[in-house]
Amino acid sequence: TIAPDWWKSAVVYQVYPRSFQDSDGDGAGDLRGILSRLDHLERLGVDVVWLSPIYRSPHADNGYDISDYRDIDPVFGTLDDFDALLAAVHDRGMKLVMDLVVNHTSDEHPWFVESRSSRDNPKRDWYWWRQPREGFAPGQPGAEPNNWESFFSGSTWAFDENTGEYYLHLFDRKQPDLNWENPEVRAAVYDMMRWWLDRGVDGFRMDVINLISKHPALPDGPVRDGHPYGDGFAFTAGGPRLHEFMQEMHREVFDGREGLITVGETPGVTMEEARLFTDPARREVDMVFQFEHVGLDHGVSKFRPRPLAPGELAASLARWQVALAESGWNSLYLSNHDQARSVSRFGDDGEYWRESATALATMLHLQRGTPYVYQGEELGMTNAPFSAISDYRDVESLNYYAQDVAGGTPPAEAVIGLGAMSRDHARTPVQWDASPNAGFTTGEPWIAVNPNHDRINAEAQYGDPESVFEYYRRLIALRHELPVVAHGTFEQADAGHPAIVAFERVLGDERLLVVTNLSSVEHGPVFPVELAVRWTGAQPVLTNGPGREPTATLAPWEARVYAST
Ligand code: TEU
Repeated sequence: TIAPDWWKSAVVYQVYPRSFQDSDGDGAGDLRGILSRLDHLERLGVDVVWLSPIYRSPHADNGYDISDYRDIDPVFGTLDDFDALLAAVHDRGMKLVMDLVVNHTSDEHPWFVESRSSRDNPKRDWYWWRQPREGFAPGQPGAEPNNWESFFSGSTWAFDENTGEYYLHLFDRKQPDLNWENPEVRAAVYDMMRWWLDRGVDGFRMDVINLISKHPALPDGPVRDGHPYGDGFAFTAGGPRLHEFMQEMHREVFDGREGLITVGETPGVTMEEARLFTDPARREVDMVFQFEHVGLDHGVSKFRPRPLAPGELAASLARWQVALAESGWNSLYLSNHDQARSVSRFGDDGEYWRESATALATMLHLQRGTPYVYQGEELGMTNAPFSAISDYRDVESLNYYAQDVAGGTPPAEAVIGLGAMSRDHARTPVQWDASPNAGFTTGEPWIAVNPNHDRINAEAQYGDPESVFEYYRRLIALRHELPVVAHGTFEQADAGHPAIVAFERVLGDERLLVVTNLSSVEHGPVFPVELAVRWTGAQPVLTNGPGREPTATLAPWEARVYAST
């Protein structure tokens, strides 16, 4: 038997299949490609592999628009390929988690095809259909049932000529939102989830799961100055029946099954909500992805970012440590397929590339919570040097750019925002080696390979003790070796300067001290006496620097970890 909280000492690795490894030369990654790279994951030492969506999909949002939940998209392979991959992952002692995208389907899903076919179709109510606003010509601007703006720009409503009504889509118009108020919808989702668990998968990462319960009246949202749309967030996130649905899902799908891991993706979630989601007594999910720290650098919009002050990132993460100290559990992440590369965004991908990639990882992985490594992060992959709109592929980026340019921003300026924050930075192919397409494909990659793969690649890093990869490997091993990493309390330490992030972890007599300099400037830590005395003369169990004692000056982006035994 496996401990019910086994995932506290686990590290999860996220694979974005389209960009991981191509096996058939069509320029897009696939399941056979993943299978051929399992050595990499085993070597890194991760426990769980989470696959971004591989289901049948028209790929309006790279698979987050699903047209068949029970089949694999031909781009990625077949159900046989999937079974082979699952077996191989299990053979290596790892677990496999699927992405569950059930806030919305594709508009090409048979459920939606039926739903849109007539106003009295039995599946009409499976989605959110509404009449045009009175006094406006249907289909014309202003006739949308409310003023909400889509996450991907424009209205959240699309007009359907055939039946004269609008349907709700919080994301792309090809991603209509399911109506979770309808019990048939929920039953169909739970049935599909059980089907995958019966096939042997070990859990789910639940896409925007905090959006499934909408305020049924769908009221207009507040409009900020001069903006053409309102913000529907208050009526879509954390809705009235959210936790009822989560608990129902747990009963219907997870009860009586062991060894699973569940993580809810919950943009904008508050600490209080996160506790409700993850308090084990409530039987909802094991953990959630909160978004506070990945929103800190958003300016007036995501694509108009602002620089962070020293210590701002770590202070935000520390607040979440405190908030979930008593009940609940944190997910720890700096990157995923929706975020710019963490070393470029929060570190220094120039002079201090190696140091900042490893310092950020140290600060993150040794907190209390389950760490997530996004593919390529363990190699220190950076943002892409894209400069033309034709370099980009992502629907969010393309729509934002189009809207910006339509609003009068010069194209050359509009593209700058994408250069910092586009999701495509995370989606360039994994850099396996220095060969022309980085070992990713023998064909034409669907998105450009980052030219720095001649320097930054897996082959060059394997076995090199100075590499980002080998550092991640040791960091991950530390979680498996020292119970204090998974189970200790988090005690923030004041090291005298906001850029120096220091904390202790405590479990009985076991203690860990983590000291990192998250800046490109040298700093000397000034510890409170008690802490300085406790750690005097200690030698690091892990460091990206020369290995000095705790009170020694920290070079730019130096990280040191000490353990008492
Ligand atoms: O993302 C949800 C989400 O709110 C964001 O991370 C989003 O990508 C971004 O903030 C938009 O500004 C999830 C998936 O991770 C993402 O890839 C999908 O596009 C989205 O849901 C829709 O399924």
